[in-house]
Amino acid sequence: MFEETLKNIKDLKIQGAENVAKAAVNAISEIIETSIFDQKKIYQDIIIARQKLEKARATEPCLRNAMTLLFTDVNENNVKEQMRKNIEKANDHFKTANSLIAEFGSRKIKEGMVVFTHCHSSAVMDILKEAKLKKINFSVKNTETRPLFQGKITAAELANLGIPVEYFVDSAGGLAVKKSDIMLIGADAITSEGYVINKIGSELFAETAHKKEVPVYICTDSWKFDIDTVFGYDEEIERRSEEEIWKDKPKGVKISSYAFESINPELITGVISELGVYNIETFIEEVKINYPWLFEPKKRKTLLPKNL
Ligand code: RUB
Repeated sequence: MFEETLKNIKDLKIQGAENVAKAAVNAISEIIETSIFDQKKIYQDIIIARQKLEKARATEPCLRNAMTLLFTDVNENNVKEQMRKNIEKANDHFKTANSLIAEFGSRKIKEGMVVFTHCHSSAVMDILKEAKLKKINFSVKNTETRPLFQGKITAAELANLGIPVEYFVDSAGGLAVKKSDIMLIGADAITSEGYVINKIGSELFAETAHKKEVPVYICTDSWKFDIDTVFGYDEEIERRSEEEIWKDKPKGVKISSYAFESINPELITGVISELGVYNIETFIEEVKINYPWLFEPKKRKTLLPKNL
């Protein structure tokens, strides 16, 4: 089961940063609940499992932050008991965050609006579902999201919910943005300097939105904040295999295989998270206030120079 989840994350059978983080928490829980070994061995196994999960996809601070919480106060003598408590905390967080984001975000959707979205974000989907439940009439324009077509998942889910949706190829995304009233996208990572990292194409569409005065909202669990960036590390941008883009490419063709890109903070109107709706600077301040464990001395120590 653990190896299967790991593979599903790597192969994007489980996709979207929040789903990836939740699956990683479940994978650790599975080891705790099914292992027949003693606490010492379980402790060693989950440390290795954590390393594998954190390496599965590069641009996933939500997963890494969830692991920080899971491993808080866990040692080889208390692993089962403490880990169960921490897993419960993480799952509670996801549940509460999902419903708060849906509620806050749905308040931004007004009667008759056209919403633009790109890729497939569970946070955006939760918001749209909530707006539909509130009986607001709105429609969505979305982009296919090459090379793996996550836009098809978005369009199919929306159609299934009875929300009118118009599907655009990526290169027609500018057209879609211009005809929209609001842009809602998810996030994979948020840096200490306010850059948001999301699926390739996101900045391009945000630029058009900004030019046309279409507000751009990032819909996200605030655990996407990457603490490492406070200490000068760059957020690594995942690169996928070239074959995902062009199987049997001709010799001599180089392929850019970045999965994500960084969105300039100047293009972002606000961040809709479980902490509320804020501009990006205030959002980061709120993360610091609400999740001090992310900044705790032990965690900082691993990020500071060794001689300090
Ligand atoms: C998915 C993607 C999503 C974010 C946010 O990329 O870029 O917009 O992960 O999703 P991929 P969520 O399909 O490569 O994982 O709101 O579900 O966390």
